[in-house]
Amino acid sequence: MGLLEGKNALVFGLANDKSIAWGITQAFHREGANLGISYAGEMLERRVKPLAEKVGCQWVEECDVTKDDQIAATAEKAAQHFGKIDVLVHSIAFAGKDELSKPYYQTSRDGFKNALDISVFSFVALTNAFLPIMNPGGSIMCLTYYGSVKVAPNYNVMGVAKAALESSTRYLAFDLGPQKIRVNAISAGPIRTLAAAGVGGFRDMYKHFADAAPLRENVTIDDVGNAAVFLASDLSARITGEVLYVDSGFNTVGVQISPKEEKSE
Ligand code: NAD
Ligand code: 0WE
Repeated sequence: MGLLEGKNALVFGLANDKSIAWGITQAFHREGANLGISYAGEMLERRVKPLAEKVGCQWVEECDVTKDDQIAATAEKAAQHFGKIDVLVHSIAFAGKDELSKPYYQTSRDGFKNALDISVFSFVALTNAFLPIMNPGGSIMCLTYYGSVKVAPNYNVMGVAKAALESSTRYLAFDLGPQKIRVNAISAGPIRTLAAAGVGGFRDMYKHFADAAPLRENVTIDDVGNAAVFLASDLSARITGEVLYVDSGFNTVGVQISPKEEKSE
């Protein structure tokens, strides 16, 4: 029997088969969840629909999270189709190219607003919109990155956004605790997804990560999917407001030495 048997789970942020949302969706499907998928723009429909079919997902809805009316309409459609839901996954982030290449102090007001609107406020707004149809014992989660606590070159306003997202996770967990709804974040190591493509220096960072992390391996979307199953399931019943690192232990290492020096030691 699957860990998510009988649970209705909505996943926001599926773009393609490289998406972390896809790793989560597949893992949820494997564990017997009844799935709903939401994606950002018309342009993604062509890619998302065939993926939804693979996991027998009947509910596929477009939702631009910068639009209040679209969030409300999506919650309405979910209520009609599912009645109640048990799991909500937010796997969405965006910052403009300029904000991820120029020095952080050159972040524009609009660039800052846009990055925090899409990457942080949307998590609060989705929680608010779907709360009326969440079952007690439900689980809400988002995806974050270590650039929230330490500087990751070029991550810039996204690091600030992830810090706000992790803090939002704690405040939401406090608000929803009495209703027995849990809110957590998964902090994933770097993964080659659409959002990582075209990021200057990603290749080197990706390589360095596997050299420096205790487990000496990069993280996959399946690894994140399995952690998401845990947070979605009743196995994590008393865990809320947490940031769960799925990063081969990278964040625990304070002083790094080059692989060469390490061998000669
Ligand atoms: P991805 O590009 O596959 O997913 C990002 C999603 O955000 C896309 O589906 C995109 O359509 C969606 N999105 C952007 N603007 C939107 C809007 N206005 N409305 C609705 N959706 C919108 O990339 P990913 O790496 O799978 O990213 C998913 C999450 O994981 C993000 O929160 C990201 O910050 C986080 N994360 C990624 C990594 C990594 O290295 N790839 C590591 C840690 C955390
Ligand atoms: O959270 C992310 C991805 C965030 C992201 C990436 C892009 C690139 C394309 C948000 N918005 C955009 N906008 C674009 O136009 N990650 C954790 C992956 C990532 O992104 C980085 C990283 C890492 C790691 C950006 C700079 C430095 C490191």
